[in-house]
Amino acid sequence: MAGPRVVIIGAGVVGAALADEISARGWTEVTVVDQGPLPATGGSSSHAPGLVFQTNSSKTMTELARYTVEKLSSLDVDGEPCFLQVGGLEIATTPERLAELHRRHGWITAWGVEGRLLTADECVARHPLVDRERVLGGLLVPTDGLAKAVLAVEAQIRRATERGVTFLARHEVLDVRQADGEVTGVLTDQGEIPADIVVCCAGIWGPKIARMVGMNLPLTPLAHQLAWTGPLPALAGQREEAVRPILRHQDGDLYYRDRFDGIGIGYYGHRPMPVTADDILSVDEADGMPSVQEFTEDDFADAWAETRALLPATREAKIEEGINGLFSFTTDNFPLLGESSDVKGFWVAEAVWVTHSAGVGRAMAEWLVDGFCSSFDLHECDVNRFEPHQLSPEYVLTRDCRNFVEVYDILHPLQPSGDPRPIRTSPFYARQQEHGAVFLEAGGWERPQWYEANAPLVEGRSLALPGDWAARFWSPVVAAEAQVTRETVAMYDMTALKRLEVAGPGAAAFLERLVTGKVAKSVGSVTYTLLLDHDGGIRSDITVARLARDLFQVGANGNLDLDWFTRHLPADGSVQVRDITPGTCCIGLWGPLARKVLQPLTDDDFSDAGLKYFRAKRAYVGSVPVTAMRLSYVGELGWELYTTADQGGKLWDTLWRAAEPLGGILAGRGAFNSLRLEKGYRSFGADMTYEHDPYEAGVGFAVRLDKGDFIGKAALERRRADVRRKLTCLTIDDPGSVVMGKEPVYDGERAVGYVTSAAYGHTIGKGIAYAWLPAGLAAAGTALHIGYFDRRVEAVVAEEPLFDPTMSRLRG
Ligand code: FAD
Ligand code: THG
Repeated sequence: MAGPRVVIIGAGVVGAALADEISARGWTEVTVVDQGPLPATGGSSSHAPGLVFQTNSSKTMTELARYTVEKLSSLDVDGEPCFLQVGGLEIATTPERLAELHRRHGWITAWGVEGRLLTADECVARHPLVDRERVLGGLLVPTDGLAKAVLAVEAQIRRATERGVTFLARHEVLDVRQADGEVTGVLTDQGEIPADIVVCCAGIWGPKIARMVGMNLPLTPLAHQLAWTGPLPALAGQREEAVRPILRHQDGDLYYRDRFDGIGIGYYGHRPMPVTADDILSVDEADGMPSVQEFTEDDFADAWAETRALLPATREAKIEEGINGLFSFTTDNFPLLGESSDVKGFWVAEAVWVTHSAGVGRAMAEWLVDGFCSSFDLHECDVNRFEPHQLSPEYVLTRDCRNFVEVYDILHPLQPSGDPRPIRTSPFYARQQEHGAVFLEAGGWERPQWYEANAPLVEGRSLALPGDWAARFWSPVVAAEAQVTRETVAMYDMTALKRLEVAGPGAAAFLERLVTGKVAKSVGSVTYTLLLDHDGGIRSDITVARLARDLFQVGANGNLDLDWFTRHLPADGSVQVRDITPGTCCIGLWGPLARKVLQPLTDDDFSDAGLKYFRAKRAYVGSVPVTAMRLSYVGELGWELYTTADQGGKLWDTLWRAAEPLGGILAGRGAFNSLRLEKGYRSFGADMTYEHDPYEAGVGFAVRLDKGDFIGKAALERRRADVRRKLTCLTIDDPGSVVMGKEPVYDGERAVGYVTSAAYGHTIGKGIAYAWLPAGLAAAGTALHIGYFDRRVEAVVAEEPLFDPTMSRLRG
């Protein structure tokens, strides 16, 4: 009952939360070690001003924050509360920011946290220090507030201690011990502590600890300026620590909080100041403050000037203290959670803000104790999500510094993350450039969104034009490419689609254990199927092609699929899994004329009888050896044609020379996304994630409960009868009101769900938005509204798929 022996490294907000949550679940053979004193260890948690803003574009991050608010609100230390629920106010000083606040209000509403937009007067009423002349409006989230991080550490330490957890202050971990690929304990400066599981909650020191087991932890500690004023005459006599809401002024890269009769000022506008984990001093060397560097006043000059303009009362005050405090940034702004893929029993919970700390503690505890996390969908946070290049020190440093700079910027959902680019290019790259490709990034790959060379296609077509926000990273060419795909034929670069090879005498049985469908069928079969977690949640949707008795090719969604496969490999060596993506490439050739293009290029039979729908075979296209799979995410006749990277250019040229004279085109991801939504094909990560089961997501057809056992089967049998929410197809009549995803859906005035992905359907002539809704609202014809910036867009539930429900196109 006491569970395995666990050592948690680090007693900051994250380690303390985990110790509390894991002991609450009955694991009490737990030791928490920290190099510093307790509860103020000298780590980032000791210096955080503790602002908790729950608003986030990620549903998971908002939910982790919401749980943190709920939990810390219930904790105190000898009557002193761990959370001051003063509310959170974000203000706009530009029209663009005001629009952005509406978008952010949409997120928070979509994720089920209450928030409301305020007029300028209401902002000033809430926060009287703000200059009325500077603000245009604000977003108020009443449940936001201030976490007292050190108190939260202490409160959670006390709870865990009562359950039998041991806390060892002033124990520095010098090494993590392992044998046969499993952790066995940690070595501290005061001796060895044996362990079955080690969890690294070492904050900015994380990379140093991870390296002890050979793990590359992609985060960068960056300095961030925090200053405190002396007393403000305007606040004289304020005896409560905080009365005004925490305040964000993103246009100035600034945030503020009360501290009695002074205020705290946080600033992100200065130059990035990264440090390496090795350069951070230990507690003794640093005089107890290793996560703090000296305040560089010059870097703060603009912040102070802007503060005096926005909050005129500060003109009467002085900056009395300041720090350059260190905390972790990551390449995609998500935390790093999970178990090392190489060393069993070595786990990390890193790059976590105070804001998400209790949520992460709970998520990690569930994951460790149950083997999966049922409260939160963690696919964005999994430490094993990265592609190999995304672990390189140069990439990590560059991206992390960039994320520091952009932390409060208004970012469009399609906006590619700038430098370093390009990182990965397919063999088609130069040819795509010649055709004026406009590239966005996918898993590092440069992938055409549309081709400027197709501009003449726009002429003479009636094309729907989106509104301002949706018109960014968009062109009318996208609409034309979509239509032409359904009229003639188009070539799509599918190289970014992650491809795994599963090989060996045990491969068929191995896959059958992991997937919901039957994949050990005849050689040449292709199956659309799902990977589930043990609780029946969808981990991925994949295609599995049987290319030979002991050889399968898997079309996957990302590195987490590779990680999932690798973790489940049989110990006897009878199966090998390999990522063949970098060495191969893929062209999707789709459209009614696809066969006219391909058949003359080959002696192999590409008639309907020669290669049926959802079948694969090896063939030659001209001189190029390909693996051809007859399926199409855009819902048209055609094939995915795979070959090795060296043959890519030749394949491209061969196909293009044949396609162009027939009116064929090159088409990009913008068209692709519109076409797949017309066809109702789900995209993992956007439309469905770990928290959804196949029945509610509308992919129950990919589950065969009549086959042998597979991961998640037992849970599915329970979940099947209980579908309360549904991924639902909505259409929008007004082309200028096409939304983008993550917007709230309203039934009357009540927020009832959220949009997952959306696009205009250029061949069906309607806007399309997929949304999660209560099952009772999922019936066709139900009239609803989507919240889009400051507007409510009319939408109606539609029968799906919207395009070609009889599959006449695909099966032709
Ligand atoms: P830490 O608190 O750093 O804990 C890690 C622990 O690991 C430390 O106690 C350290 O001593 C221990 N450790 C490391 N190496 C070893 C070793 N070898 N042996 C033993 N022990 C070891 N977040 C918010 O949500 N809101 C804010 O307003 C906010 N403002 C911030 C302002 C500043 C100036 C700073 C610096 C950070 C701010 N943050 C804020 C971020 C937040 O403080 C951190 O993300 C969070 O505290 C990290 O918690 P942690 O437990 O992971 O790390
Ligand atoms: N191609 C390949 N693999 C993939 C994708 C792909 N793996 C990841 C992702 N994309 C998987 N998503 C889908 C979604 C739908 C279909 C294929 C891959 C699809 N579905 C048909 C349908 O629903 O009608 C057929 C289903 C069936 O017959 O079982 O085609 O793009 N290689």
